[in-house]
Amino acid sequence: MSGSAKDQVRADLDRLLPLLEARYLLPFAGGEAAFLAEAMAYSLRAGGKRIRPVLCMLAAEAVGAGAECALACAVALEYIHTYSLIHDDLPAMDDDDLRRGKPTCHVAFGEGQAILAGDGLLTEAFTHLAGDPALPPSRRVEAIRILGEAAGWQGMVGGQSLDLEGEQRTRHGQPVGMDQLRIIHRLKTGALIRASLELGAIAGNASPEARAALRGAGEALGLAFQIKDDLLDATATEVAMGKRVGKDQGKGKITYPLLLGLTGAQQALQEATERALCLLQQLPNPHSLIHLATYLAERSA
Ligand code: GRG
Repeated sequence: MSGSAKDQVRADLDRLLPLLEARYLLPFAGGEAAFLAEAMAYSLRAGGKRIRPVLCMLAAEAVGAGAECALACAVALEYIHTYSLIHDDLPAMDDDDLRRGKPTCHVAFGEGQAILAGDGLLTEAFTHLAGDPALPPSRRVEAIRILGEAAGWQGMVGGQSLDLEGEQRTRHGQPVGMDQLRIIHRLKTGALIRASLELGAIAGNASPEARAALRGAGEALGLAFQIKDDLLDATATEVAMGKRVGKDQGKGKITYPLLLGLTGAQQALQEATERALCLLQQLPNPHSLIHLATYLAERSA
């Protein structure tokens, strides 16, 4: 990636993240369940790359709208993503003690409160989006539907369930193959990334063609994101990632690098990224989104 493309990604993040952070602070003040609000805010503010909200805002810009119209969608995406990380880290799931460079929510607040913090963020996502005055009601309802589908049993939650099943089968000597792995990735990680771009299209009032291009690009980027995450789990350091690494291998988890080798996985990552870039080029103003998609394939954390 050229220096100027990197500068462009940095400039976009410097421009968009403050908009987002200003919104995050609002909903958790003044509630009665103060300890729960603290747990929710703890995980949300622990850091994180904010990839999904930034993809959403850049998708709105790519179809010629301003990033502000996609802010509520962007916030909702980050709430849902953060809830999924809190629940994924629980002892009953991945049992992790480090996330975004800090103790995980259940380590800091206890398991019960962490479950509730995830529940609180999940529901707040929809409350926040439903009350967004920037979007006309019909587009708001459509955004809520797309988000619910992507986050729920036919999307991320379903993917997590298949992943747990797959781990169990692997332990019993029946490891998942490439077809099943593709389905798990498409649902567990891909669905919310695809929704990030599609929500940007809805917020930006995109034409049906532009929305289809963004949905397709989101599908490809979601796959690329997970392959990259698998590669980083196999090669990056804990300090760089802010979470435990090498866990996939330790748990005998089936991943792209395990099935294809590091070189094969790298090639699959490149192919998925190129598919996304091809679709993004059909949009009226895709440059920032193209730079971010390229950066995601090359990132080191
Ligand atoms: C528990 C319902 C439920 C779902 C969990 C997303 C997920 C499903 C689990 C996370 C486990 C994981 C490591 C998935 C791989 C890809 C991924 C989503 C990584 C984390 O996302 P980043 O890198 O995290 O965007 P930050 O912290 O930067 O926001």
